[in-house]
Amino acid sequence: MAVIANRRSVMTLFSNASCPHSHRVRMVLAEKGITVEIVNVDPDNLPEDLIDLNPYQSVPTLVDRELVLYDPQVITEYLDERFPHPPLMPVDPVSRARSRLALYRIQRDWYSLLGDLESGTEKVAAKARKTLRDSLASSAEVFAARPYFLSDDFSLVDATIAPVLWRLKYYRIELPSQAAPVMDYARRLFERESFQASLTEVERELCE
Ligand SMILES: N[C@@H](CCC(=O)N[C@@H](CS)C(=O)NCC(=O)O)C(=O)O
Repeated sequence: MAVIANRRSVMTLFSNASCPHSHRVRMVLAEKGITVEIVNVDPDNLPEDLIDLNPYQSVPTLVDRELVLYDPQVITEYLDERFPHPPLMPVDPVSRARSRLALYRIQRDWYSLLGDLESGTEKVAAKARKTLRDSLASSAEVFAARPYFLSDDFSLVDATIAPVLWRLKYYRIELPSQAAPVMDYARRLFERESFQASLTEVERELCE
């Protein structure tokens, strides 16, 4: 296993072109200007390397010499520590804990719905659509308070929210007018150079 990982001198990300979890990692890589080889993975035809390296055979998977990481949370925190500029987590322990809690909630409340939105029956998808729309709308005040999530600076939390907001049209979710601050926030994220750089062709087309 180490032999395979070691063969690559440049950091490698196994990613899928439409996967929101991969998108989250691609955005962090772009934000930090990290040189990386992106291997686009077809879920029906996984590369041998990925099968050998990751027991869950999931994307995103990051290979940095002998280190193999999976799970987007683990990967993005590693990238932030390995490439500290610009920092994407606050410094003080209370703010860091708040950011981690926000990441946990985004994962639990929003990312958990994406499978149903993608491939659930119409009834299941409709329920997930309503849950996500209502949850985003009820968070409007939080998005209105600061330019970025709980912060004046872009952070790992924003990189995690961005792929979900980018896919709203594709998921056929239209936010109510009281959620205007959420869409203003989304526009701020989408305008970032790093966000534009993180998009695959497939993702660009998702929102056209
Ligand atoms: N919790 C997952 C999140 C990523 C995820 O669900 N990725 C999807 C593609 S968008 C995947 O690889 N699914 C195949 C699998 O998990 O076996 C992880 O461990 O990384």
